[in-house]
Amino acid sequence: MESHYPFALPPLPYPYDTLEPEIDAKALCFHHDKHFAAYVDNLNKLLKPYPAYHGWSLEQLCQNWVDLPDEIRLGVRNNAGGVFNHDLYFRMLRALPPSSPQPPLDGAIRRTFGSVDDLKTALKNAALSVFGSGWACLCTDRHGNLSIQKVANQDTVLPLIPLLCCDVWEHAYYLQYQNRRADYFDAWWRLIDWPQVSERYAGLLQSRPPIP
Ligand code: MN3
Repeated sequence: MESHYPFALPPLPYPYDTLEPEIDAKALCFHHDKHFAAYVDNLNKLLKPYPAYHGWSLEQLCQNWVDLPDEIRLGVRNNAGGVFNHDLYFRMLRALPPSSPQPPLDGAIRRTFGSVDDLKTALKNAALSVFGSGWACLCTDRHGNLSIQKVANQDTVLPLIPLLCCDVWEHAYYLQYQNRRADYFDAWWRLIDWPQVSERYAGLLQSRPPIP
C-alpha cells in the first residue's frame, strides 16, 4: 500500500481463478475490484479537500480518525479501515495445496492455543459470532503475544498487529456460499498462505523495539 494519500488499489496478487473452488473467480472479482476498490476511492474522495491529512499514513488514519474534522471522521474511519483490512485479507491467501505455520509462529500458536486445530476452532468461533458485518483476526502485540480479536464493520485491530484476518461481511461470501458463513470460513482457512503469515510474524518480532 502507498503510505499516504492518494491511495491506490493494490492489484490482486494472483489471477482471479487461483483460489477456486474455495473462492470462485466471480466472487473474488467482485470482492476485490468492486468492494475493495470502493473503499480506496471513497477514502481518496474524503481526503481530497483536506491537504492537512495527505501526509497521514493509512495506519494513522485508522487509529487517529477521532482527530479528524467532524464531516469526514466517520467516513475515514470506515473507509481507511476497509482499505487496511482488505489489503491484508487478499495478501494472506494463496492457491492450494494447504500449508502450515512455520517457526517461530508455529511455536507461538502451540503455546497460545494448544495446536493449529485449536487455533482454527477459536478463530472459527470468533468468525461465526461476529454479529452482522466485521472481521475475525489473528493478531500479535509488539512482543509476539498472539490473540484472536473480533471487530465490527471496518474497524481495525490496531494498535495490535493483524497477522491474518477473515472477512465475514456478507459481500465476502454471499455470492458463493449464501448464508453458510461456516462453510466459507472452512474454505478460507484452506487458502491461508501460512509461509507468508509466518514471515510477517517473524519480521515483526525482529523489528520490535527493545522491552524497557
Ligand atoms: Mn470485504
